[in-house]
Amino acid sequence: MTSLVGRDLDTICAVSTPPGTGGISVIRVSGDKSLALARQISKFLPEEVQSHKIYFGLIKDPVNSEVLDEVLVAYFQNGKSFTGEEVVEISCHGSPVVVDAILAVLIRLGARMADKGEFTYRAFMNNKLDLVQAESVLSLIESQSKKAAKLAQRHLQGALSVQLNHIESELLWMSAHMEASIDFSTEGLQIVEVKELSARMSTISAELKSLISSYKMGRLIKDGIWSTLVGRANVGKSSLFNLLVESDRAIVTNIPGTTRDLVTAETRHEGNKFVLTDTAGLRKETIDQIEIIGMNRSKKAMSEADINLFVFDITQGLTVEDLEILGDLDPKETIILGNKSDLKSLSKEDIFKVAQIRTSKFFQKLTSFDDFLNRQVRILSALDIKSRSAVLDMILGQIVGNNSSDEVLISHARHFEGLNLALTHLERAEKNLQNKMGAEFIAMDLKESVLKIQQILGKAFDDQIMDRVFKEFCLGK
Ligand SMILES: Nc1nc2c(ncn2[C@@H]2O[C@H](COP(=O)(O)OP(=O)(O)OP(=O)(O)O)[C@@H](O)[C@H]2O)c(=O)[nH]1
Ligand SMILES: [Mg+2]
Repeated sequence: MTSLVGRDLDTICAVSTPPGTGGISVIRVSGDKSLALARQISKFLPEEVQSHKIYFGLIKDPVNSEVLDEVLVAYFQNGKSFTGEEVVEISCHGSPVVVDAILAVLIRLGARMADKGEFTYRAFMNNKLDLVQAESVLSLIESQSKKAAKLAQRHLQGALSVQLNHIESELLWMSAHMEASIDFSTEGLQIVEVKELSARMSTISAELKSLISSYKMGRLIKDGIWSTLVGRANVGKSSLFNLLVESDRAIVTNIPGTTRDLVTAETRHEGNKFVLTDTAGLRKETIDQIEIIGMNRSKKAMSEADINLFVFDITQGLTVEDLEILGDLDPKETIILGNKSDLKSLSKEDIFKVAQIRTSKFFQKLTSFDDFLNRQVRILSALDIKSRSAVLDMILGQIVGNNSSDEVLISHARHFEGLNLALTHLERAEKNLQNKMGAEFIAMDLKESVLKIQQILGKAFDDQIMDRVFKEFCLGK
């Protein structure tokens, strides 16, 4: 780990609460001049200031003794703060005018405005957090659902870091063994050693694969599940959309072709975030230019969704056109909703027993028709409030399945890319070991693999990676 130099030695300050007015705002000051600066404006601080204690009094401009605000000042001694440095936090009244006045005085006295994410960056540089944990601070701040917050919390506490550190130490062990035998050929390695090496390699590549495959799930928890309502015109997509997002967002009429553009809204259910998109109904007979553009957007949204909710009207049954639209969908990512059940009483078995349906393109892709019918098809009515949780539960069932929430999941693209590269190198090392290639080739790949893991954790310092991580943060974090 490099030590702090240059700008990193400045005492920095920024408001850490959201901008704008509020009950209170917290100004954070970090660096070795924090307490000295605070003393100049908070004459009420005692001679012996204690760490983690709060002091109450008036903050004054030292030049003219003008009262800036009545505040609480908390002091955190070097080594015992979030950043690892001496920190002072000033809780003042939540007015931008008060906050700006206090910051201006602090800056006049020698502090510098903190850059985006600089407090977290310092926590990282002072070994308070590894890079994965620093990223979890951001994820936690930005989390928009209970599940996302829980995942970020677990990563912040180190669940993912522990596993990555274990992978790193295994890779280092392998790498050291290969380095040691470079002067001999792999044939020089004893059979026992080759056996143990290859067993440990395959255990670690399995661990890497499992982390990599958790990315989709982690991303869905972090960013929300993207679901698109698709189907023919007038089947009730917008009605269902409004029901799901609990608001009259999309226009509903009995005229086919009502929805022209994509309408997107978010909703939450069972601690999960959903991003839903209503689309223009697909129909062939239209010559309306606007509707045609809308239909193209529908198709694009359909191809980008995590789950498509295909809607049809049960009073008309599954028509040839319905089957045609379905043909372009992937059954693993599709839920079929037979809408308007209040108008007609029909079981799904009755609707789906038709031979023409079973032999159509979409249903031909299924491994088990009955299983699909059971889990991914529902007959409902957009007029029934209970349909909301029924549909959202189906989406969750399809996406989350039996995934236990205690599993370590990755949710950052940076981790996903790094782990994939680590795996590629490890697999090549594994293959070369089996093919009795020279130890130096194997060692080289193992070293690369280690490096990728170290870059994820921030152990291998890389300016580009730091920039990529910390530029995502906002001021004051
Ligand atoms: N009875 C009944 N009518 C419904 C139901 N869902 C939708 N409708 C009616 O069906 C008509 C079409 O509904 P929309 O929600 O606009 O249908 P859409 O699929 O979005 O239509 P387009 O935007 O044209 O593609 C409206 O008159 C709705 O009131 C339902 O479950 N039961
Ligand atoms: Mg519509």
